[in-house]
Amino acid sequence: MQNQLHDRRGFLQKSALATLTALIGTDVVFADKIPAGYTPLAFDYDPLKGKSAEMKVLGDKPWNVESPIHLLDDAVTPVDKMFIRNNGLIPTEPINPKTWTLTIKGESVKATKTYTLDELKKRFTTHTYQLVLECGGNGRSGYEPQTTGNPWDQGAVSCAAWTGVRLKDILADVGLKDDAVYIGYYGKDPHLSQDPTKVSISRGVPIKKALENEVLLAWAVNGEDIPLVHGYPLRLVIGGWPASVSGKWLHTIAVRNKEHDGAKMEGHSYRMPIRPVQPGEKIAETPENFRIIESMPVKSIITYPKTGAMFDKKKSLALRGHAWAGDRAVAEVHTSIDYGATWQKSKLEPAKNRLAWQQWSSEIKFPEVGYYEIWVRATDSSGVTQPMVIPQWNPGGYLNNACHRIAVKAT
Ligand SMILES: Nc1nc2c(c(=O)[nH]1)N[C@H]1C(S)=C(S)[C@@H](COP(=O)(O)O)O[C@H]1N2
Ligand SMILES: [Mo]
Repeated sequence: MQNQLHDRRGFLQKSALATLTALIGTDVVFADKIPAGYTPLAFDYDPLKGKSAEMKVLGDKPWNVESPIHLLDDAVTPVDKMFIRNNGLIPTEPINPKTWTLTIKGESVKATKTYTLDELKKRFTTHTYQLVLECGGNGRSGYEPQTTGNPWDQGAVSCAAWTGVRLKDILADVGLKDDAVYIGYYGKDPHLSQDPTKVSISRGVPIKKALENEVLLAWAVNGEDIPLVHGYPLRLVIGGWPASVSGKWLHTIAVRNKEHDGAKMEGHSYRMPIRPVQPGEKIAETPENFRIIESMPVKSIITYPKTGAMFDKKKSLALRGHAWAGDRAVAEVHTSIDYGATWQKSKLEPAKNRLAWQQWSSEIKFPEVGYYEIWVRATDSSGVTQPMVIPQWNPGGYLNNACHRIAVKAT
């Protein structure tokens, strides 16, 4: 652990002790006996602690962990099954929720304003929304040739219930100028190099998206404090767009009079080529060639059964899963057991709130004993349907929304 925990004489800082107490949820007995230079074991933060043992670790520098699809069966994703995507390091500096502040600044605020977490909680109305957070690179491993970036399978997605205040209420309290066009966030996570002048990620959204009702400054997920790895003690949560816009460990929001120019807003980061490119082709990373990804595309997953399952042919099989469509709603979900030759319409539940995923279910009858593949395909409210094959290759390996498939055996 870091030396910021200790004061110049090597003793544990008061603030570090406060964090430790908050982390472990009880007093540190004999705190006065902790020797100089000693780091209590509880500070060795393990982001996998409390996570399902089935989570798939893609890397630990930075931590990137995905959920196998069958783990995502719950309508509201439990924290132990939520994927982790970090661009930098998990903050190691002591976090004290009592002294944590959020500053709203930038060219387009009337005046800079700072709020404590307590003020946010007390002065503004609290809202809870179930919001889909899906990494823009979810499904990247499906592209050929492979691009740089995490080779996610299809499990870099979650839909948990986030609680906080609306960003729009805070921005109204701050007061915006007429020229506000974009917001950008800043989080406390150190850059991988630990160079304090470098920022690992600082993204944002156009002001129109930022002012939607569902955009939250959240301090809780599924009714509990946000786990450290998911952004404790405060996080921006913006459903329906690449989850990279949902800034963790949030301490500052800039309201910009131009497109936000923070880290990972440039080059081909979270951008799609405007014109189709050949697989593997290199094109100049200029704004003329790339557009920023906004709403995520329509998508669906089969969360039950798990791929590889075996079934009695005489019984019908109850399938289920989720479907979502970025800023849009899902209109229809279909499944196929004959490689897309014919499709059967599924039952589809309405979303709990805008930008939440929707539950679908279906009963399947197998005509005979043998091996089958089950495909699922969702259609959004504008009539856009998922492709059955991998979409057009792109340099960042983003937005693979090809149909999810599982294999089953009827015996
Ligand atoms: N401060 C900060 N916020 C961040 C990131 C980060 O590295 N640092 N990663 C982003 C990306 S790319 C994704 S996909 C989501 C992942 O959120 P999760 O780890 O809570 O699932 O957080 C976003 N917010
Ligand atoms: Mo991401």
